[in-house]
Amino acid sequence: MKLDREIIERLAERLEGCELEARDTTKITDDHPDMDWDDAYAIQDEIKRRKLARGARIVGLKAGLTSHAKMKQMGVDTPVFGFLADYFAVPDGGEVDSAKLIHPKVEPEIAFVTKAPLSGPGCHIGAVLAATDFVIPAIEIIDSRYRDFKFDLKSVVADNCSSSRFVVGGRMGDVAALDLRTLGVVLEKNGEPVAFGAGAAVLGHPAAAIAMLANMLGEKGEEIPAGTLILSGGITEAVAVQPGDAVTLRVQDLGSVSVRFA
Ligand code: 0L1
Ligand code: MG
Repeated sequence: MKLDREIIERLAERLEGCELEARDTTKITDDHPDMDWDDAYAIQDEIKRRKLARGARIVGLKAGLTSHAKMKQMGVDTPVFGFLADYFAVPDGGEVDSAKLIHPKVEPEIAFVTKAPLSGPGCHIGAVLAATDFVIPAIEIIDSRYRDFKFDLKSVVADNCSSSRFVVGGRMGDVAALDLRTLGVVLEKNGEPVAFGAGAAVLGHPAAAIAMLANMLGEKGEEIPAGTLILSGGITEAVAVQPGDAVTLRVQDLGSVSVRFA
């Protein structure tokens, strides 16, 4: 690690303050160009610790930048991982208060819920599918705290991978009865289709993103516990939304999930 504890705490306070007050900031690597991956995840962990200390619960995990469309959109080449706090959850058909967000975008995703722990190294798609209770459609609402969504990978990891809100809904799917690679998704904004894709856009198979997360946690001696909700990453590019927009995600065989922006 390159940063000392005091700087990590200060950066976590700065980024979480931006999240809670809906204001943007410059990327933290501008001030700390030598920070490393451990520093980036340590800042994210400190943001998590601050939320837990205020009584929030962690209700899930997320993989981000897992599709070529997203990597190309953001000009990066590696997936990243973050956490989901309880107040990020929005009910299906519910409303997001846009005043609490900076410049939100929506992503069509497949969420996994585990029924057995998953650990790495060596976690693979087969292990993920065997440990999956069900999959369910999800809209992730991301909201980078960085000005104009301009960042590098370490800055975005520190910022909890732009996590902001998420909605799950539609039908629970049994992975034994679905081919997640060819599962089609259509994202609609205000009734118009705006993005299309299939599960294979996520690392060839959405379960590969979950395996990658288990392997990364394994390096830190951690695992994905049974009963964890995990967003596997945007299947298409993220789509910007404004107050007044209504978004629906339709997933083949799994129904639809919707959210509105007030
Ligand atoms: O969920 C995501 O793919 C977001 C990862 C962070 C990068 C971004 O804000 O697009
Ligand atoms: Mg995402």
